[in-house]
Amino acid sequence: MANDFIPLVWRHQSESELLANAAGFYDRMKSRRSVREFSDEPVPEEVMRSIIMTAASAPSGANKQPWTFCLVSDPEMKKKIREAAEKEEYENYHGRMSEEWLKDLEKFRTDWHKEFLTRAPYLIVIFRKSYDQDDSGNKSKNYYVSESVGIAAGFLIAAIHMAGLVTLTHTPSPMNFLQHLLDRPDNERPFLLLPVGYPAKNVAVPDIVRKPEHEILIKH
Ligand code: IYR
Repeated sequence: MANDFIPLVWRHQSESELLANAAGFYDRMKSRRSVREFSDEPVPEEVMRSIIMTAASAPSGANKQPWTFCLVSDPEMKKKIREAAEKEEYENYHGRMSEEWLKDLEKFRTDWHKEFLTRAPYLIVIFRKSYDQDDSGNKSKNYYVSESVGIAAGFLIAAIHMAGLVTLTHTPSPMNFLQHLLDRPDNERPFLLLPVGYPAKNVAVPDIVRKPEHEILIKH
């Protein structure tokens, strides 16, 4: 069945407006940093819901929107997630990661301890839906699922930053424990885990630099 088409909501802006918009957004976005130490100060759930709805506005293959966002605030659930993540991460840092990998991570001072998983007021777990399944068990295909969910994750991280909060794209590995703990169906697989909240007081972040334009932009 074909969809109807509706007019695009869009306003033509002058070159100077474009320049100011683009530069202004870049200026806001370039101050975003991944933060590993959180305050336990509460955040209104309404803020989290807006952030998640922004993520869910991302484009996706055939508009299948192949994602689910679990918003975790229950201290007991956060504790279970932390325990399971730390168990896997302990193994990662003690043998599963290569010497080269561990060396690459030195400057971030990460280790298997994941205190942020219990301290941040919220955890968002993004699930990717490799296929859809309705209540009667009928399966239907999704397309470009990793691309779609990756884009939604980018929107989510930008929304968190623009709201005035901080996050970390945490990648406990393997993370199938999240599917079981959060009781998600078999067509959903965990994609990313993001603690969200205010940063801890006086938190410091690694002194890293972003690649300059000439290294990342190639014009033809
Ligand atoms: N998943 C581990 C290790 C880790 C991997 C990368 I790539 C990082 O940029 C940071 C950490 C962890 O979360 O500690």
